[in-house]
Amino acid sequence: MEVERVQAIVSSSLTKGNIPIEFIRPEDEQPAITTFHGPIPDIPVIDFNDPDQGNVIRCMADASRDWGYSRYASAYKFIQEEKELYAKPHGAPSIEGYGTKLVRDVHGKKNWADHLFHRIWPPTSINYQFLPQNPPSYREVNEEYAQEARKVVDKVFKWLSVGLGLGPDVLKQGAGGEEIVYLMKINYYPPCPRPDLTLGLASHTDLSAMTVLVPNEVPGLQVFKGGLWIDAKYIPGALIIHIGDQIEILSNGKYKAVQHRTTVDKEKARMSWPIFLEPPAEFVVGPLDQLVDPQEPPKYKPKKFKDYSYCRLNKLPQ
Ligand SMILES: O=C(O)CCC(=O)C(=O)O
Ligand SMILES: [Fe+2]
Repeated sequence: MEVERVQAIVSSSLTKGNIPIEFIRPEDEQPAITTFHGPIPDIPVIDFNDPDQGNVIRCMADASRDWGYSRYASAYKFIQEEKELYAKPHGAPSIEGYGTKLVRDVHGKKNWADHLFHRIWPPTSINYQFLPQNPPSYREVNEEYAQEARKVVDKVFKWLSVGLGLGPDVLKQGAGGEEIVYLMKINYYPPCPRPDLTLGLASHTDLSAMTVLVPNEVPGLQVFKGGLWIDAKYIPGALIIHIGDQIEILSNGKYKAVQHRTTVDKEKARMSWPIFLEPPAEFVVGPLDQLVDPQEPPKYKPKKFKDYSYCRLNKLPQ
């Protein structure tokens, strides 16, 4: 089946200065109308190298309770034909491969974005068919990136666990321990003639336990906080960490999965590289025993991650 990529739509609609109707969001989603422009509290930025570990844990736990989101101070250009070599096979059960979200949302609208998914860790989970062969260093760079990401992720899990009053390993073990899958996504948001009317990605929380994201310098990420859509300013060299659904579940709602969306730019392509840290498919995630008692009954049902994902992706109740 021939799929129309957003990148290809761009070349036809840019000149006319308009976009196809299926990309025009209802007014209550349009960024020009719904982005908050007043004075806002700064999104928490946490210094990874702070020698005061207690302070890091406090800041991280506060950010995860209040925002579900924090940042840590501490591209390749493919031609279209080449991207199609890694296209997600039609009807394939896995999410991996190059693609464009085919399912429209409840309003029948589409996202202004194309993406490529491929796993980068653990090594046994990697499907090399979805890893671009070009540039030739891609595989090696990804291996190195996965190693570095694991160091960051282990620290963040530890701090978040201690922030809940638990032992340092409890949260990571609850999300799958050493079996946690690192799923890399590369988002490509082409320039858009009407960024006021459309969204790169509509409002969502990530299915993952946690997401570690690097954006390019084009701003676009927005976080929903206190009923307002707030721009996350670009900070060079900062990693963005999202709390995903699985940590919200494990913490029995103490940490909140961050509601976020992306806007697009009129002139520049935006890109982002999130890594979704996901429990293995068969792994059951539920509120941690230590956080549940008669005063705090479980707020979520324990569920295999694959069943949770299936319900979310098919908009079924959990
Ligand atoms: O592009 C971004 O900054 C966010 C991407 C994102 O939310 C996602 O891919 O789930
Ligand atoms: Fe996301």
